[in-house]
Amino acid sequence: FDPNADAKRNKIWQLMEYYLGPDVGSIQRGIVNHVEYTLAATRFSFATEECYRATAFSIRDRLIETFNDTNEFFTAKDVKRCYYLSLEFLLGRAMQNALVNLDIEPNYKKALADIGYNLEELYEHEHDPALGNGGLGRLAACFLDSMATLNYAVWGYGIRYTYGIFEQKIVEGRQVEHPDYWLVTANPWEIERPDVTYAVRFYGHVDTYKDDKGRERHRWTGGEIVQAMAYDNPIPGFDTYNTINLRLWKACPGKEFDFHAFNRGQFLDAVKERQRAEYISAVLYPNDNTWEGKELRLKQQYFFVCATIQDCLRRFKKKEGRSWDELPSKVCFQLNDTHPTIAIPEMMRLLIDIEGLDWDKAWDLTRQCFNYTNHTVLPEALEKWPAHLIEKLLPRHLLLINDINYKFLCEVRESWGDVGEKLSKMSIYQEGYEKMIRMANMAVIGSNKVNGVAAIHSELVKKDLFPEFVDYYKAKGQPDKFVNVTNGVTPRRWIHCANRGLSNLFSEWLGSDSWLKELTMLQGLVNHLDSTELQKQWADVKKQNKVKLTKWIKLNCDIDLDPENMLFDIQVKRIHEYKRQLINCFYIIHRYFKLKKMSPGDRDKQVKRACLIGGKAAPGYAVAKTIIKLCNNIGLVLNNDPDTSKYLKCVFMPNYNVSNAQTIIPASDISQHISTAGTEASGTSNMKFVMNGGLIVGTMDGANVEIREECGEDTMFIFGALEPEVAGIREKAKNGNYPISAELREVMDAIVSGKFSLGDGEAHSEFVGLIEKIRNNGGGYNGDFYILCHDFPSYCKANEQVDALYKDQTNWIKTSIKAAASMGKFTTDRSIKEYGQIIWKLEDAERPAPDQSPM
Ligand code: C3B
Repeated sequence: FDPNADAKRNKIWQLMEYYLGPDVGSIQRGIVNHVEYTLAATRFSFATEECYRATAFSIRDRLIETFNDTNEFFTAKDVKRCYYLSLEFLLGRAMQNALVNLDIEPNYKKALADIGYNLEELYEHEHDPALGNGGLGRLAACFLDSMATLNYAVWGYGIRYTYGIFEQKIVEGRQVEHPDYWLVTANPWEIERPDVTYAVRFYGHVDTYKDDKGRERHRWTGGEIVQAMAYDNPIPGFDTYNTINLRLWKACPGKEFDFHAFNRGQFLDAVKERQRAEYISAVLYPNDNTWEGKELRLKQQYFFVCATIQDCLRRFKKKEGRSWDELPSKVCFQLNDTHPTIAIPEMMRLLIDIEGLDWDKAWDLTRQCFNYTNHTVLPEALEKWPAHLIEKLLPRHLLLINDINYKFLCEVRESWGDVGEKLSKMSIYQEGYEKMIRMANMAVIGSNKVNGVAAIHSELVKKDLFPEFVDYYKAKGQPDKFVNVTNGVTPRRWIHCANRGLSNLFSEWLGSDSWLKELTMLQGLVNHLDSTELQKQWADVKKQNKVKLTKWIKLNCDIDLDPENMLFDIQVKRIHEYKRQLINCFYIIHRYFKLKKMSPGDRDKQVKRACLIGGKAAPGYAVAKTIIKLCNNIGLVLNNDPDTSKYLKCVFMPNYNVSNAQTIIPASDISQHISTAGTEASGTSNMKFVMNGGLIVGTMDGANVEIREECGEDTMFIFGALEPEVAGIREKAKNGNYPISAELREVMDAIVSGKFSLGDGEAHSEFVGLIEKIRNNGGGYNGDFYILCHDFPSYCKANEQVDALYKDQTNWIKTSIKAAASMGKFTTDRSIKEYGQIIWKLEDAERPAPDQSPM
């Protein structure tokens, strides 16, 4: 007890400026101080780059204030906390988002303009933090924004990769990967925490011993130790004083130094050995929707999970007088896909080996704390680790997994009788030549709730992935263990930051900007559907966005588009066979052939179209890379054909990422979400496009189904087989009963004839490979697994409907307004409320407005 504590505290309090002022003068002082003292640059002349960093630091100061106060508030209230565990967070740029959420963008703009800098230019200076591949990582980022906005006490946890997703360059039509060293210019947004570190062990062995009560205990020793060091990334909520945290771990060498090596004169070797530790958090695995069974990936998973659970339990235990029984009412975890599932046995290890709980108690607590989100039913994405690899890397966890599985299977047998076949499907182990650990089964067994990410997907999760579990838990009185939470996107980034013109239009017509927190309010726009003034403003906003994208494409691809007269048709997402960029290519070629056959007079009556495609291919995914090459070659042929290039262009946009998505998405007239029914779990860009006034060409898959429900079938161009039909079509195809339309045959023949190979022999044989695989349906081999041939005719029809509606501009605009206005459901605020209420059982923990008067 320190009798002078209060006096000290008061003294410190008086030394601090209370809160940094939001006025122009305080902002300018902050920026200039950072130029001088943080960057050590001269404040009388500094470059835009320096201004960007100083401005970022000055914003960070403000973030830190709300961040610290929010943390204190959560601790004082002892609120239940949730931790969102994810190997990926695809945040995108931070500056504009922070200014918008802190509600100080206008003053920053003024403050900078007054000293000769342009805020928008500074935005462009930020290197995208790209610690994710695609939808899964971007969803986690949108979720963080909503968690903070809804005043939930949630923190994200992940890895601070030194290299994010590679930068894609296109060289001679092919993808070339460049490392994304995003930390080159330092990262002014993060807070380094050298004092927050945890030891993480790999390899070694397990001893058993008897404790003083005679109980058998396990001790994991030996092997190697790395340290996890925390980096905090404050996440401000919108229209609230709450700021939450994304804590990312960097791998550092273990603390104890190898003095023996030092004494033996092997000093440099010892240092090299320690550098290997940093390798663990060096690079993000660049796969989307496919799993790669590399030891380093498993190390990454365990590394971040081990540090995270230690950190969370330490926070839980900090309050005096805690009992472990309180854990499920104070702590829960959300597993973002199976990637962090090793957290389940890790929690068991910490509770049993370190905290001394007995097995049953530990398992009871663990099962109540964890929840699992499934993001895909594609078999190639379902993680399975060889048991021997787990045994080598994490020997204690293998024992725990054995116990978990054994006890679970006993439970099943007990309540269900001996159910052979079913039992083997529910086991964590997949028996065979190489015994495998099915992470999804472990996630289900160790979780309280399991959810899919769109209505159709959540049904497939139950029907195709876990039917035995569904039956079992139903019989056990847990019929609602499997639930659906449809994805969303944050309107703060995807409308207000990405499309300020549209955001202003919404606020003007709705009378306030409250729609940014209550997105269903957009529906109010439907009352004005017939207003020609609204229609005109709507068209103007779209036009401006198309002009902006046209400039971007000129700069990055050196291709000229006509934003006044062309319909912009966009497909941007990771390149994957199931997403069917190839059927898009086929249609573009078909459209080209149709134009070629027309008289100039007839051509003039056609809707002019710019087909824009973008997305990265996993570096090891050869077919996806061939598809990129094909897109580029189609572009070369079409864009240089004087007969048609005015009417049809094709562009492959390089290096699709969050920041250029913010330019691309607002410029679409239509966008393509055309996966084979049943393969795309949800999709989230579909939501972004419609909110920004674009219409969807799509299949009845993922969230398209629900978007159609909300917006009306007249607002979408739907085609293709329905999910329940797909298996039958594949079966028929196998039996050789699989017609290919004349139009598609013409396209395929042209590709095979070399029309798009442009004399490149290697490309040609790859293209022929693509086509032959699809055509080769006889003899029990189904080459067209994604049923492109089946869906092609209806895809063409959908595209004809697009043209017909586009010719009637008034109707087109009204349809686009109606669709955008009906998107209220697809904000992540709605998704996160559902997680909060149904899965996490969290209370609103809104920090009260700070007292602005200095004491
Ligand atoms: C993706 C799915 O492919 C998308 O349909 C879905 O919208 C998002 O997740 C978010 O739920 N996904 C991904 O990006 N990476 C995976 N490994 C699995 C799914």
